[in-house]
Amino acid sequence: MTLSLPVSVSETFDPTKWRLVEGFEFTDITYHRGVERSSDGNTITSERDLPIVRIAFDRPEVRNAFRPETVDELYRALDHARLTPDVGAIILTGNGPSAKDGGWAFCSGGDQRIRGNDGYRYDGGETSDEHAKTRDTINPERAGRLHILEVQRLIRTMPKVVIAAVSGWAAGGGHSLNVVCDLSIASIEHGKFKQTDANVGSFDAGYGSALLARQTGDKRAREIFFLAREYSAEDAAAWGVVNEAVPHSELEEKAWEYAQIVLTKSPQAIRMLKFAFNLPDDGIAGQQVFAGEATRLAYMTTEAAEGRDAFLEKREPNWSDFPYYA
Ligand code: S0N
Repeated sequence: MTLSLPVSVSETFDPTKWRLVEGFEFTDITYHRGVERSSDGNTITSERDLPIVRIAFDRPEVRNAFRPETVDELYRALDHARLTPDVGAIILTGNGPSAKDGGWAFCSGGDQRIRGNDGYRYDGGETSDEHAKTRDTINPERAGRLHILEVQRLIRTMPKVVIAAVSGWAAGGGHSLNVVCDLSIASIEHGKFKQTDANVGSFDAGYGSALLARQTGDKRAREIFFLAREYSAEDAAAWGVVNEAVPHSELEEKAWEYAQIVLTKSPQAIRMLKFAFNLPDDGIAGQQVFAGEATRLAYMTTEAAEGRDAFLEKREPNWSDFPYYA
């Protein structure tokens, strides 16, 4: 079988590192699996999957704004990564640059062109140009959606590390998506931040603001939302909104490097730590997620197996082998 490199999807994308994940027909995002390839001269002879995926917004002409279809696709790809047992790290980024003007974006939030009075509207199908959806093409039969919040919860609760590679603008709901990722790296040249929600009458009153205040401190978070001023990748690093600002040409390599380091750690330790970090801010919902992992650990003990076996064998459980630890 002849193996080939995938089509390049972004100037920051290194096709030698990735293969397309099959089984999806995405229009608004791209989804790739990390691979290690061997070659025999000029021919690729083998390909081995690595435990990392790359998910990217792919609407550069509108600064990677999301419409309901984008959010559906993003949710599906993230959930697929969550359910794939040999994937431990996810890079979330934005493809670019825009063919129209060369601009770069991670994500500029909800697509304002298809915002109805009850949320963002699905496409009505009148145009085949996926990037040209306007208010005229929205589907009046379907209710508006605000389900980027479901994506935020998925990122927050998946037992895997999500790394934002902020390749350009992180604005509005795109700003909030960066906030909710576990780790973030931003491009020095193109990474720009602006919390525009209040400019357009929207407000992320959940993770997008509360977690931001955790990261930057309360006054700075209020400044970011209330003044909606642009700030740089370096500011974002200094304020704790990203971990590091790096040259644009090194952005994805750095995200890859972060992922590779995370992947050298114990998967169990990483997911317990992620949920421990989340727990104080997530209340009982956070406790539930942490407790789910604790239950999984407990199920792996012979003590828990004794409870199950006793029930199935219709006998009283015998706990005598299990100490009351102090
Ligand atoms: C990103 C900005 C600052 C970039 O400025 P720049 O580089 O000058 O580019 P532009 O010329 O402005 O843009 C290039 C083309 O892209 C289009 N475009 C950009 N952003 C959007 C967008 N969000 N929607 C639709 N189109 C967009 C421009 O129109 C332009 O197209 P052309 O060339 O055809 O004119 C700047 O673009 C900017 O400020 N963008 C808007 C940012 C914004 O306000 N986003 C929305 C904020 N609100 C949300 O995201 C919703 C929040 C949210 O998700 C949420 C929160 C809580 C509860 C629910 C929700 C929910 O809504 O789901």
